[in-house]
Amino acid sequence: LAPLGSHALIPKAELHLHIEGTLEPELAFELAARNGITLPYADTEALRTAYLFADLQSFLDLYYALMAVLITEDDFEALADAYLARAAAQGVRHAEIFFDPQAHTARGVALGTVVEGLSRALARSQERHGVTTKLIMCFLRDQSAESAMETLEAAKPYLDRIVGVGLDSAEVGNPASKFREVYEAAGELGLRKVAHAGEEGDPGYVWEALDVLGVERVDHGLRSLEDPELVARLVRDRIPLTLCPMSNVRLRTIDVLEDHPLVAMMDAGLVCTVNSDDPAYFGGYAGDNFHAVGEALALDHERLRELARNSFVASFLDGSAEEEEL
Ligand code: ES4
Ligand code: ZN
Repeated sequence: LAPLGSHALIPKAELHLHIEGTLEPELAFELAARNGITLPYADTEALRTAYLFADLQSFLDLYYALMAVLITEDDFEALADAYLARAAAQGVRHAEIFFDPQAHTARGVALGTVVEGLSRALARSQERHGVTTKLIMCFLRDQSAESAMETLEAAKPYLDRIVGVGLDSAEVGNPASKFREVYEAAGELGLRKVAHAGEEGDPGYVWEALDVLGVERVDHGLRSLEDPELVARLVRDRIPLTLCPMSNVRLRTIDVLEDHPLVAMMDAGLVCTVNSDDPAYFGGYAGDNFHAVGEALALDHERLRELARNSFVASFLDGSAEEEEL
C-alpha cells in the first residue's frame, strides 16, 4: 500500500469492524502454534493466496475456518490489542467493534472467554492506544432465531460491556424479519440496534432492518440508491450507513473502487461513513479505506472531513467533544 497521506490519518471513528476479521496471517500462525493447531496452509504467504474471494460466502468460509486458532482469553486479547494498535496508527480515535459469539460457542469456546479476553484489550485501549471502544455482539443470520435468542440470554452477565446488537453473515435468503423477537428483546435490555443490510441483498433487506428490527444504523446499505423511497426514508430519519469500500471490491459487489456509489450517496443526502469491515482479509484498515476512496473518487478535503465528522455523529458516543475536535 502507498504511504498514507494526512487525509487518511484524519481523526475518525470506526463503526464497522469485525474483530475476527482483523486476524492477520502472522498472528493466525502464532496462535495456531501456541494452541497446537495445524492450519491447512504451509505458511503466511500460502494463506494470503487464499484471499481471492468470489463473493461474500467464499470469504465467510475462510473467515470462520481461521477462527479455529482463537481459543483462550489471551488469544482474544492479543487479537484486539493488535487491531487497536493498527487502528490508532491510522487515525482511529474510537472503535465500535463487532464480534460473533455464535462462531465461537459453536466450536466450544465459551462466551465468557471471548468477552473477558476482548475486554482486557479494550480496557487498556484508551491509555495504550488513545482509542475509545464499544462492543457490539452480532447474531449470525444464517443460524436460527432460537440460537440468536439463546445467545442474547447467554450475554446477560456481560451486558455492562456490550452496547448493542448487530446481524451479520450470509445475507441473501436470510432476511432480517427472522430476528424480530430477538431485536425486541435486545431493545428491552437497553441495547442499541444495528444490522448488516443491502450488502449483497436488495433494498428490501434494508427496509426490513429499518421497519422490522428498528435499527438506528445500517451496516453497508450499499444498494440503497436502487430505491428512491428508501433513500428518502434514510435521509429523513438521518440513518447512518457504515460503508466498507475495500470490502465491496474484494467481495466483488462492485468491480473497481472507481465505481463505488459513495459520492452519489453523499450527494443524495445520506449520512455515509467509511470503514474497514475485515481489514486483515480485504487489504486495508480504516485509514487505508479513506486513502483508497480519496484517490479513486478524487475526494477533496471537505468530503473527507465530512466522512470523518459523520463517523463521530453516527457513533454511539454520547458527547459531541469528538465532533467539535473536527
Ligand atoms: C462480514 Cl463483509 C461481512 N458481511 C457479512 N457478515 C460478515 N461477517 C464478517 N464480515
Ligand atoms: Zn461487516
